[in-house]
Amino acid sequence: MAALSFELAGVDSNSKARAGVITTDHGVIQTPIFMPVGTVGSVKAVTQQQLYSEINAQIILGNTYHLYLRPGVDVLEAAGGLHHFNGWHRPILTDSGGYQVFSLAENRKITEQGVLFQSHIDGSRHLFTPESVMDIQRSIGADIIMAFDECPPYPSEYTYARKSMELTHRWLDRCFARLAETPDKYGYTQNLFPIIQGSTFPDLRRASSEYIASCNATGNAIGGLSVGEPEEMMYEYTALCCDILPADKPRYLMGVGTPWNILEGISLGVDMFDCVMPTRNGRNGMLFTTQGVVNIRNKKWATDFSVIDPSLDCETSRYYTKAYLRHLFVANEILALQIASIHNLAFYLWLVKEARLRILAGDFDSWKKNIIPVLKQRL
Ligand code: PRF
Repeated sequence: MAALSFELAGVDSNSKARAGVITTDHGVIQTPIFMPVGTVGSVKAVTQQQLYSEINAQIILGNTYHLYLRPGVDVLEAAGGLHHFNGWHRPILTDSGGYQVFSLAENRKITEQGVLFQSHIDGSRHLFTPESVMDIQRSIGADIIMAFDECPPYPSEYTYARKSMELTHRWLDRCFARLAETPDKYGYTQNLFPIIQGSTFPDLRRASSEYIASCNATGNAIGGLSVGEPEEMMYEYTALCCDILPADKPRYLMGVGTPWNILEGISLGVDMFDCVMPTRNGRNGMLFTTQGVVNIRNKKWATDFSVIDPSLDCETSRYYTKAYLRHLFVANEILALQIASIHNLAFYLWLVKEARLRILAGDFDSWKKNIIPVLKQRL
């Protein structure tokens, strides 16, 4: 089948925002897009049916680190890949484990060869190399697979950040080489996206962006941001990277972010986003709505019988009241987690869909400036 392709459908005249269409062997993705995170092959508390019909997710994420540890590549291969295993037949992207191994695993040891680590589940020892991570992602079978990288912490020393970036670039060459040596397992094309690193040093970010751009991949990612640096710094480096990456390939800003981070990212030329925020914060009772942020556990919602968000095209958001959802949270009911997760994801998908319509209509920039203060309000 065919490699991923990207068509620009419109570019905003007052910002660098773009609307596009990504075509993969599992279907099309209209950009800008938000990708719900399904770490272990499941978007927490949400069924695949709900992802299709209520949220209208176009692509979801999985994590190599988690899927390798559980259920393991044998089960995934026996199933015929993750799409068949979890019943999600639209596009999937897998992160490489390059990030999770640094945030979750214990006793990590980084060498030129790869990363030795102990599982956060049972302490067992494993080695991830660029080659093994490509092989694992072949077995998982995502449409978009990520390069094996090192994401340095913020802040990092210049020398550490430079050595880390150079290692990430050498690992990238090995990822491309391994992918070229191994055939697609399931009859469709898997696309490798390289990842820019370089921490918060302009010359490193520029060098990494140029190296990644020169790989001529079907899409490119910006990593190493949203790791604790000030928001303005994240925007500054996102802009620097976007301006060097090719305009005719999708750009993916990894692990970002709040609704306003996403709108700012779009205005800088980013096309793809993922973040645990809508699901994780949703499970803690934080709701993102078109009117602002709601802490649904607050007593003030106890007798508010208005629905969660009537302006979303999502049955769950338009059906359940704030008072009822608050009651479910206070009573520790499982349904609370389901409703909050579905609603927050529907909101994030609404946000990027609306952004796309505004880009195509030509008023994205003014819409963005007006809506951000509304979305940030604490209700
Ligand atoms: N690298 C990878 N995954 C990531 C990141 C990264 O730098 C980030 C940084 N925000 C999130 N997820 N491989």
